[in-house]
Amino acid sequence: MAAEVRWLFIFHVFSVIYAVLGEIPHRKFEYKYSFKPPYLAQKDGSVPFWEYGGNAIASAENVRVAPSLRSQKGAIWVKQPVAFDWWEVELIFRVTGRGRIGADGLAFWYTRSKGAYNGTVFGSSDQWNGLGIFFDSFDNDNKHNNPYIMAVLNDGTKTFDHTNDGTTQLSTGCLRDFRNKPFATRAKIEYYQNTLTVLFHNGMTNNEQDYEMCFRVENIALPKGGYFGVSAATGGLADDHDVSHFLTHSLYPPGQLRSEGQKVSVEEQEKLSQEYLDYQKKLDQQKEEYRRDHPNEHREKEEFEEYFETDNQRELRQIFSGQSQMFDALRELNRKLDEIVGRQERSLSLISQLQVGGVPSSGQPGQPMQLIDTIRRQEVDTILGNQNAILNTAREIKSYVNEVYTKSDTILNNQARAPTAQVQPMGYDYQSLISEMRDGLNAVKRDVGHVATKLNTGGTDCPTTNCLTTTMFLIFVAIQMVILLAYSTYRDNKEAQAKKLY
Ligand SMILES: [Ca+2]
Ligand SMILES: [Ca+2]
Repeated sequence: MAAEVRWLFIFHVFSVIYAVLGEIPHRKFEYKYSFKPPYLAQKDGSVPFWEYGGNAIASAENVRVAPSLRSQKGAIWVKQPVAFDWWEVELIFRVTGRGRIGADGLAFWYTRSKGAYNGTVFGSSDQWNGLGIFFDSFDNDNKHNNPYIMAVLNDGTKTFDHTNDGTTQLSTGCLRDFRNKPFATRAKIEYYQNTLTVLFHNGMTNNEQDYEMCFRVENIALPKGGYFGVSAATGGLADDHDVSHFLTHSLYPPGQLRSEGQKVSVEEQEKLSQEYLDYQKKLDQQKEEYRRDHPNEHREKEEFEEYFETDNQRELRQIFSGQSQMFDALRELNRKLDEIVGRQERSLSLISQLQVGGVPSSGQPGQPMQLIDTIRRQEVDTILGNQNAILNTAREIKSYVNEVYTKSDTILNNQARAPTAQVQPMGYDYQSLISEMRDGLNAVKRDVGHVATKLNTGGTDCPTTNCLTTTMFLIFVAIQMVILLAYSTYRDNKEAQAKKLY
């Protein structure tokens, strides 16, 4: 980047920073209103600038405001009244218990006078005058809205509405779980120019910066010269309530002097600024003289300046290089995305061509790849269906052929059994008729034989009137035979004529 552009960039960044800084208050750490490890408590158990009581226990690492035993109450209050108007308190604490539900909770106080060490509101006094910020673990009103963080203001007359979890009195609040977190939970309570802001760190990370807004309330008037305090209580259920850090900063609007001790007289200030201006002038003069005397070294000097950079320059350079890397990565991603989109479009067009079914002409120079219309599923299915139909038909034909074969076989057999070459459908009847006739004749012969033997023996006389003579009988038989033969011949002729008609 060209040096001019860089300086312009730096100038803009600084203007923005100054504009923002104009709104940010000056902060000063107030050790007399704070405690933190190590050596939080001294050997005798006392915490410097603080007093604790009730069931609270202080160790070198933290203050156990209420231990995880039933019906415990404890509190820790600062000794001196707060000597500044606006402040910010960072509270680092842990509420831990073995139960899925815990009780009762922890309270941060800023009140006109110190509260009790075993009071009824989270371990301290009811009817307080000032601000109470409650970390309420237990859901008294059974609205499934706990753990809850809330701000409750009191003018010293109202009694805390425990049964409704204070919902009738709270100024504002936010639903945040602060129990049993992997890291300590944190709350940043800022009271600056009558605006109360509570930020909360949910303890899921160890990063100090992971604060999120819980609530902000404007037009809050707290009594001046109050006291800071922390209290906690357990009930039927119990949690450990440990506070490791109570870090207080006093806040001053920009331009407002911090305290009497740091005040500098107007004359002194003018004198100092004049000295500074003189020094600056002298330095510039010397620089100019040096450049005049050593014109060749001018460039080297610039390079020297280029080589050594201030913290701000370095930071800006790092930001800029990080951004350029991000930009490069984005550009690369964009390029790849374009490539992918292009490929996808090409594939889509090929697919659509295939669906049309044609093999595109391969002679085109833009399309080196020759497309072949391959067989598709639908076609394969059709072919298989056709094959099955053919197979079935073939089976049917085979069965027909077999049937025909067996039939012809039986016909041939019948023909072989028949005496003549001509197959007569009535042949069997004809033969049976003849055999019947033969049988009949034999029976007649036998009867005649019987009669003859009887006649020869002369056992009985022939009946006188109607006795049949042998000659008469034989003539009768002969006539019968002739009629039968004539009928048989006639019938044969008739059938032969009928056959010719076919
Ligand atoms: Ca409650
Ligand atoms: Ca509730």
